[in-house]
Amino acid sequence: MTRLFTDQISHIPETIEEYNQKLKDKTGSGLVGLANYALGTEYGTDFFAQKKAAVIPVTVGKGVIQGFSKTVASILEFMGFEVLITNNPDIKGIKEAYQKRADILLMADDDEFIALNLENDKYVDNNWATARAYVNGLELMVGGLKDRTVVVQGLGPVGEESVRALIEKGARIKVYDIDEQKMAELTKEASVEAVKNPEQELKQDKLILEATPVENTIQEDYIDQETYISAPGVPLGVGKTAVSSVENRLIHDPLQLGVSLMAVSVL
Ligand code: 2YJ
Repeated sequence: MTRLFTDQISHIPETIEEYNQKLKDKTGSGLVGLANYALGTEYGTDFFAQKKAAVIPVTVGKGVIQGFSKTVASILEFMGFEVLITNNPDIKGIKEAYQKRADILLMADDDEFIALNLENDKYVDNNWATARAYVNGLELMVGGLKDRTVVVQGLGPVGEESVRALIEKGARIKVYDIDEQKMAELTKEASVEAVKNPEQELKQDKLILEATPVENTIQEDYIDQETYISAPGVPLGVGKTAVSSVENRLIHDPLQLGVSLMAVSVL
């Protein structure tokens, strides 16, 4: 998992309304709608308002990322949750959240980002949630994934979970990763095929799930009006000049979709 930087997330609290509107324009659903769609639930703001979510800063490993807790909190607040960021980090923060009767706890170190519901024992991992958010977002953008071919580029934890989510949707999947072993494991599934040059595939297969942690994996030459890109990978793999050609058919963010789906899935 890529560690986020302050500069990648600091704009989120101020731009979340605008972000949500753009997501609606592309998929027909905002953050809450998309999470409900992915999970088959029908929660709304009134229900979220009855739940207290605590974001706990975590200092282990490389430490606190300036603005990370605030950003996660802003996404939950936007959804309608009552939110607190604990004054204390780490275990003391967990104790504080418990004492303040939080229903849901969210916390991340350098490798793991989880949400726990203290009321009902539910737990979710950010990789699982992010993959479901981006696969369902792609499905909403294109109006169905059954028997469609999707190229999945990057088989880290989110890419691999995305393949699983796409299998559940009945899609045909072409996978690419620099690690051939990772591809070999997934091609044991009947609907998964390994490819050598994912960008080349885009000439014929127009749907892509971009889950690499590198820039410039997709260039303008391979993009046309039928290209749809769902891109959980940070930083965005679509080259800077290519973005304008696909902007209305591209979903990408560093945290919003993953966090909103995490919160709904532990309810
Ligand atoms: O509490 C803090 O401020 C830090 N311990 C947060 C660490 C954040 N974790 C990461 O950046 C993860 N490696 C990636 C988050 C997953 C986004 N898809």
